[in-house]
Amino acid sequence: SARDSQIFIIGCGISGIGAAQKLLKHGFHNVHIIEATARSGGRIRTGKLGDNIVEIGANWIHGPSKENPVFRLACDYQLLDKESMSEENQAIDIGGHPLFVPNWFTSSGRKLGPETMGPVVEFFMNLLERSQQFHDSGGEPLPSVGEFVKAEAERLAPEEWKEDQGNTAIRMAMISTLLKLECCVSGTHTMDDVGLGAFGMYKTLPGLDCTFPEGYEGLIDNMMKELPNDLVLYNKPVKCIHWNYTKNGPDTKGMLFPIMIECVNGETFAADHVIVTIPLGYLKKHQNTFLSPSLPLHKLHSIQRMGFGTNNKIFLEFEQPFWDEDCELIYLVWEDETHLADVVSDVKMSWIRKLSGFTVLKPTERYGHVICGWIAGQESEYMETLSEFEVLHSVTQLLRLFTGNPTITPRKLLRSQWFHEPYSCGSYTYAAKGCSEYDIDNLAEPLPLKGSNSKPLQVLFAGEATQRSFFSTVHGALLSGWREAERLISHYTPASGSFSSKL
Ligand code: 6YU
Repeated sequence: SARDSQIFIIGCGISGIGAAQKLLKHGFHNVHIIEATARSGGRIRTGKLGDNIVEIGANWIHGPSKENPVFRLACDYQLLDKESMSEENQAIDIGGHPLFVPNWFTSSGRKLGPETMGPVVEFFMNLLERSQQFHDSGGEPLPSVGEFVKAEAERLAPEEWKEDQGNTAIRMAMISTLLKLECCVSGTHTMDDVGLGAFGMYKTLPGLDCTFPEGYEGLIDNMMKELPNDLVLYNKPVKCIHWNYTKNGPDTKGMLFPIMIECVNGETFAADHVIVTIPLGYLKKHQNTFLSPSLPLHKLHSIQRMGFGTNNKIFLEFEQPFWDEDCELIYLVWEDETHLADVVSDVKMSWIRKLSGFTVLKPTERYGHVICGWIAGQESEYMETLSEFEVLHSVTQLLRLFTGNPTITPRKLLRSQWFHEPYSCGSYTYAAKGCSEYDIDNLAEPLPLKGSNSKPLQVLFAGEATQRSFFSTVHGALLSGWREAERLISHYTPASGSFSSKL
C-alpha cells in the first residue's frame, strides 16, 4: 500500500521533526530521519552558562498568538509562563520590533539620556517601516534597505532636527549602531545586502515576542517524545542524494526505488521519497554535489541568489550590573561613526565595533546579571576563529571604554559559532538584493519538475529558507515541514477518498 512507501527526511531540526510527525499521523509507517549530528533540534539549541540556561540558537517565539504554530505547540506542552499566554500579550502588535527599555553608552564613556535617543529610534523605525512597503507598492528607488535607509536619513535629518543641529553627529552615529543591530535581526553582513523590494516579504504576526523559561529545546524534547524511538538515525551526514536512480542493490529485495541516499560513511538507503530540510547555508556550499543528477539551473540560481548570513551571540555574566535595573537592551555608540556605516573597514583590527547591542536576560532573579551580545556578518565570522580568551579580552576592553569603568570584568563568557558549524554554515536566511518570492518557490519546488515522465515527488524541500513569509524563523521552519508532509499525503490521497498510490 502507499503507506508502505519508504520516506527519508534529511535533517532533524524542527522542520524535519514536523514533517515526520504529520506523516506518521497519516499512517505512513516507513518514515525515518537521517541526521548528521548526535542531536535533534538543529538551530534550536539550549546551552548552559554556569547554572543558567541560555539559547545558543533561536531565542524568541516571534509573534506568539493563535496563528503561530510554535506558540500553539508551546501552549499545548505548557512550556510558557502565564504572561506570555495571556490574551493581552497575544493582542500586542509591534510589527516585529519589540520596544525594549534601552540604555545608551558611547565610546567616550558617556551615558546618553532618553531625550536624544527616543526620537532617533523612532526616526529609524519609521525608515524601516517605509522600507517594508516597497514590497507591495513596487517602484523601489534603490536596490537595498541599507542604501535607502542611509539616503533617507541624510535627506531627512537636517529638517527633522533643525532646532538642534548640535547633536547631528551623535544622531548619525546612533543610526550606525541601529543599522548594525538590524544586521543581527536580518542575519546579514550589511543592510546593503538586503533587497529593498524583498524586505517586505517577511511577515510578522501579532503577539509580544516571548521566550521559553526552561529553554527552547524543551519544545523539541516534547515533539520527539511523540515519535517512535528508532525514527532518527543520528551521526549520519548525507553526502549525496541520487534521484531518478535505476540500479538498486541487493538489499532492496528486487524492488526498484527511485532514490538512493549515500551517507559520508558509505552507508546507503533506498527510498521512494526524500524530504531535504538542510539549511540553505549548507546547500549553498554543497550545491554541486548534494544531488545527482545535480539541481536544475533555476533552482541553483535561486539557492545562490537567496541570502544566508551569520548572527552570533556572546553571553556575559557579571558580578554586578553596569546597566539600569529596568534596562532590557544596551546600545553602544561609536562617536566617530557619523558616516552611517554598518560594516567595519578592518575586520581583524576592529571586528569588535560590530558588536553594538546586548539584550539583558530577564528575570534577574533567575539569571543574575547576564547579557547577550549580538554580532552579525563577516566580523562575526572572524570572531568565531578567535579563542574564547581573545573574545573575552576584546569584549572586556570594549565595555571598559563605553562604561568609563576601567575595572569592569565579565565573570563568564559563552559564544555561538554558527558559521563554523559544519551542518549549518551560518545562522538563517535573508531576502538578498534581487530576490523575490519566486526564489523561495524555486527552492521549495520538488524534483523531478512537473512534466517529467519519471516517478513524481522524489525529492521534496522543506526548512526555514523555503517558507515565503516566515523564513528565518522557527514557525516558518515548522510550517515548511508540515507543507511537504501534506504534499505527500495529498499525492497519495485521490479525490475519491480511497487511499491508494497514484504512482
Ligand atoms: C525564531 C528566534 N533566532 C538566532 C540564531 C539562529 C537562528 N532563529 P535546522 O538547521 O534546525 O535543521 C536542519 C538539520 O539538518 C540540522 O539538525 C543539521 O544538523 C542537519 N543537516 C545538515 N546537513 C546535513 C547532512 N548533510 N546530512 C544530514 N543532516 C544534515 N527563529 O523563530 N526566533 O529568536 C530566532 C535565531 C543565532 C542560528 C535563529 C530564530 C532561526 C531558527 O532557529 C531557524 O529558522 C529554525 O530552527 C530552522 O529549522 P530547520 O528545521 O529549517 O533547520 C523585517 C524583517 C526581516 C528579516 N527577518 C527577521 C526575522 C528575525 C529572525 N530572527 C531570528 C533571530 C533569532 C535571534
